[in-house]
Amino acid sequence: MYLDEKIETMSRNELNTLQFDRLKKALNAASQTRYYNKFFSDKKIDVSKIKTLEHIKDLPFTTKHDLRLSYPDGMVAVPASDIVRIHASSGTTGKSTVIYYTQKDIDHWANQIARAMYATGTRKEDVFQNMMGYGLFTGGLGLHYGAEKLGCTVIPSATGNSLRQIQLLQDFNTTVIHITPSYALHLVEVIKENGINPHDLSLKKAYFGAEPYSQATTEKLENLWGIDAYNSYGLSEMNGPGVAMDCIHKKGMHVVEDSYIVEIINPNTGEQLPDGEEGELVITHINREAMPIIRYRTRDLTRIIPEPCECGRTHRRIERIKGRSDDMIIVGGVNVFPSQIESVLMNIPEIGNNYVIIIDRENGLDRMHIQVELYSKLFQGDIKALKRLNKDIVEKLRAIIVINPRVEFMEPGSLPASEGKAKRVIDNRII
Ligand code: DLL
Repeated sequence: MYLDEKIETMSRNELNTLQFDRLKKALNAASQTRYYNKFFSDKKIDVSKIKTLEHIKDLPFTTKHDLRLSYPDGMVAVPASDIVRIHASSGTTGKSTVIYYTQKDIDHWANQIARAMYATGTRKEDVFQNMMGYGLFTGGLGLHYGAEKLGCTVIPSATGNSLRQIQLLQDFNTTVIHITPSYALHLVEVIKENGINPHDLSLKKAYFGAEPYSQATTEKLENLWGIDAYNSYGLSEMNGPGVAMDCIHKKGMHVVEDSYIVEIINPNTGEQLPDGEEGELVITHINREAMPIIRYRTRDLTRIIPEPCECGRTHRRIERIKGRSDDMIIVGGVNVFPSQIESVLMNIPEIGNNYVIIIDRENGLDRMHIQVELYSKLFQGDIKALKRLNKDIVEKLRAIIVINPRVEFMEPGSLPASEGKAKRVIDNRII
């Protein structure tokens, strides 16, 4: 049931002791780096004053901006010769952020992923097709090493080239895939277009991650593919995937608490919030030699689920990510999260697998326009029925997001398909 029972089921007290011990080591290592050395002294932080785990809240946050300022190696805590790998975040604006790993860091990362995959029932007999980008992005190599550690047969198929993906799925009887939810929505359509019933494949489960998606999308994907879907969360700054993953019960993602200290804060004030309350996730990496990162503001919004999980693992869970605090769109003064829109759309059976939200400013007023693909058979339906459906969707959206969007129906396959992280929001306003 557990790959590492001792670690996965240790008592809260033992876990706290382990975390504190590792936090001290991470702080000492961080203090030796060029960036944190100056950062802590500018902020008059004396790390020796951190005497309990709770004192973590007295430490300053590290942000993406700090990572950029420390580019390329200001936060590296080991000699350059000990580095065996780097990854980098996609970084759409400014410099990308670079993450360094020693061999021990890579081994820890692989172990934590192997543990998480095992917790969902994946075993050495499984054939694992990894449809995530390989290269500087962490999604590919991250799960790759974890799955090899478990002894699975790994197919490093990477993203795109859907016909070849399908051939691999069929010829090697793939049982487990790792894929972004947006690419999974697209690929399942290509499978059907090629006359294959996805339910006839050998697939049993999928790990979905790397981008926000709703519970409604999970259910839709489970039905379309005929599989069990497991949520997988991570970010490059904290190694990549494997920070938190669903277990077999799929009721929240267990954080690997022997490697990460998680906190939830009020994103506006920075104040720590109690377990159970929703806010921004802050993570400290306490198990990485090459690059300790202290109180990293992820911008991801979630909450800690304090209740114990049926699986017996003591590491606390986080809820599905609701969105990013910087993803929130303000339309005509109203705060809207793309995830709210997605939840509504994916619960409507007539809606297909792709959509895009476009924001414009017309005569000084903000307008939201949502293009949604419909299933093709509906395009043969009568105009009146389509109008009714459109009105119905607008009403359902208005009930949730308070504003009145314009909804435009599109033919299936007409919107740009995603092979990695989808771009769902196009904001044309010049602010
Ligand atoms: O996306 C690492 C990853 C790869 C995670 C594969 C899971 C699977 P970054 O490119 O640095 O790293 O992007 C990290 O993606 O802060 C979240 O906003 C978002 N994200 C990742 N996983 C999830 C998820 C990888 N399961 C950023 N649900 C994070 C919601 C997610 N958002």
